[in-house]
Amino acid sequence: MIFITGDTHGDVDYKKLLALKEKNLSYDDYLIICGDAAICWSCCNLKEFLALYNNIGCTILFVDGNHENFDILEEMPLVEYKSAMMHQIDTHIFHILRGEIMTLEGKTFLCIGGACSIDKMYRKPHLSWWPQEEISHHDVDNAVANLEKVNNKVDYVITHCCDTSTVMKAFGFRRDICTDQLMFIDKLVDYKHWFFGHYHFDRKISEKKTCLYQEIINLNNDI
Ligand SMILES: [Mn+2]
Repeated sequence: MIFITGDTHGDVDYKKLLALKEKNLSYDDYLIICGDAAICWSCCNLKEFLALYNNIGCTILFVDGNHENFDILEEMPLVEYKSAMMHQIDTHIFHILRGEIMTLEGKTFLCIGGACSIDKMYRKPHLSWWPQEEISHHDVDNAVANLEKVNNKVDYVITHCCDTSTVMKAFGFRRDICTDQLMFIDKLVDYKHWFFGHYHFDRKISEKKTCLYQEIINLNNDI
């Protein structure tokens, strides 16, 4: 089974995942977190957070959000897993690199993490804010190159923030460099559904876009 949820923020919004633990899942079941997993947040509590997430009993895959310690993430071993490049955080915990397309149970997922922090002026670089959060042209180029191999068609899109047109029309929030960088998706990609996190609410925006936070979607049943 494949589950998808929004931000978990280390131990802060972790409790919702206990509902999955009760399902007696195996490592052939997958939980996708749409950014701000923050499992890698500080060297001091990395072990503790790994134990928490390992306790769920399924394979965990996440795109990065804006609240991740990118300095720790970048030190993790690079592996190819499920046809995508990932950082392997633990035996069954993976960070999916931006622009990669992973395949789970025959379904393809375009994955692009990253988002701009609106409160970065109050945060300390490399302690509570990381410049690597910003989605770069390189990330978009990697997505475009990988999409070309699949004729620009995937089953699902997984991101942390969403594109500028959604953020402005659906939410009335301000655009930024990261939301601008995601504008290519609706122009280029043929997809069934796009899931994202970041905004801290659960809302189906349209037939094709869903913002997730506390909700855990079962992809096999709910979509
Ligand atoms: Mn968040």
